[in-house]
Amino acid sequence: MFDTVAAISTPIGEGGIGIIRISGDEAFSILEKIFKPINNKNIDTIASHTINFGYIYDGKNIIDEVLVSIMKAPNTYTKEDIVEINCHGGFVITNKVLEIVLKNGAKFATQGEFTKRAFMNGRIDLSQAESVIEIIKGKTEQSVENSLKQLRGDLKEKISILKQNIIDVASHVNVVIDYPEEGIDEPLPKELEEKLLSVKEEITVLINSYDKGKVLKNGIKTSIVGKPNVGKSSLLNALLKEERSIVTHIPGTTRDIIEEVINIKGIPFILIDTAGIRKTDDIVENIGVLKSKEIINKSDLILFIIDSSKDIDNEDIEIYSYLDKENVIGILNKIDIIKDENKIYERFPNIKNWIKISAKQNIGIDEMLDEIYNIIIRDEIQNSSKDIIITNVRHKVSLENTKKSIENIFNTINLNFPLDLISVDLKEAMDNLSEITGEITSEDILDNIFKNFCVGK
Ligand SMILES: Nc1nc2c(ncn2[C@@H]2O[C@H](COP(=O)(O)OP(=O)(O)OP(=O)(O)O)[C@@H](O)[C@H]2O)c(=O)[nH]1
Ligand SMILES: [Mg+2]
Repeated sequence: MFDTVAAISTPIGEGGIGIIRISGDEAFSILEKIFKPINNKNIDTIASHTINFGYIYDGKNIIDEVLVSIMKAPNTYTKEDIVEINCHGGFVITNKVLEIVLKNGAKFATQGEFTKRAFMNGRIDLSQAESVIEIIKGKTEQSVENSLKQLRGDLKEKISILKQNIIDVASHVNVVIDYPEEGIDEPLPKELEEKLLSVKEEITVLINSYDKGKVLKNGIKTSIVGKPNVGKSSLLNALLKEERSIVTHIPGTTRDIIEEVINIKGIPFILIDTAGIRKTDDIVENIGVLKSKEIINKSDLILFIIDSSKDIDNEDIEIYSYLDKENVIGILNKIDIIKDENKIYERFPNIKNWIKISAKQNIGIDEMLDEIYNIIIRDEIQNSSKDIIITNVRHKVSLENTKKSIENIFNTINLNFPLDLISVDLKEAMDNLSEITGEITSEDILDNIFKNFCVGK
């Protein structure tokens, strides 16, 4: 049905092996022209799903000693015939082997083409195809675990159940429309109405899981803010266990934004060290201060640092006034030379959580990580390992549209509008769900999804 395509499936660069993958009707005939197994067997007679030792030839010249996996359709990644050549790694050999494969009739695979074929050939649905890229790009165990569930088909199955419920309702409505003489005038029997309501509820749960999904996938943007010299950069360095950010006793040291990722129990935290906020005439520092204020607004979590060895002053209070208190954790730094902590707490009545540390002496840092995790993550993620978490904004939009269609149905019923209208909304709800699994998709959507893949996947 499609051309035979090939690409390098391993990362470019030095490595022990490189893999060239070929998929399509001509995979074996191309292999025949370039590969001689050590036992001189004919490719056709080699059993499927075996690995075969031999040599790659360019005409008469031996190019490399290789292992070739031969996998016959349909039990393959793409459902097509697949050949994978394991050659020596490194830029030169892998590219040379690919070049020979292309010269002998394969086309160069586009990004994500193998996975796209797996979808087009019906081995996986679109949500599963999308999970493949998330597995590859996943940065933490938790996010990969979630994507693996999606690859196994959890979301696909859930959508199919929801759809079946809508189909049940639609069948009833269509019967009533088609046989009006039966005199069934009530728009929807109670039990079907309840069915529809529970579909709506389950969709709402899925939509709400997106916020958790976003955290799993993208991490928590955490900015370290406070006035100059309170120890923001010292804290960043303590967390990273390296001297990443410049620390001096001079207020106004950090002028630019420094961003690094740490991993707390499987969740990525994107730490941002900011310029200490204060009024200043220094142009460079002032730009830094403006950026810091901007970053405060974009953060999921703010670590607001106070120098506990000094009295609270107007600069601290002013920064405090910029903060959205919901996502702020107060950090009392320099507890090795602390003055009077109680006086501090009373100045910031809306900060609920305080953690005491010394960034310089490395006191309380691990406890701080535990606390942050507990405060931010526990309720969000912990109890949901069984639940389906959606991480893909495309899925979220389709679910929201489905929900809207269902709400329209209830409006239609309440307003006593004709059944035809309900039927239209039901159709729309089903179509929206079908977008997630890819039964209904446009070429644009597909292109958009697969362009994020790497070549060779
Ligand atoms: N005693 C003590 N000194 C600390 C502690 N943490 C930081 N300092 C000192 O405080 C000074 C300022 O630290 P920085 O980390 O540069 O502070 P900052 O908030 O990044 O400052 P700016 O970049 O200027 O906004 C340095 O001299 C640090 O060594 C601490 O826990 N205890
Ligand atoms: Mg600094």
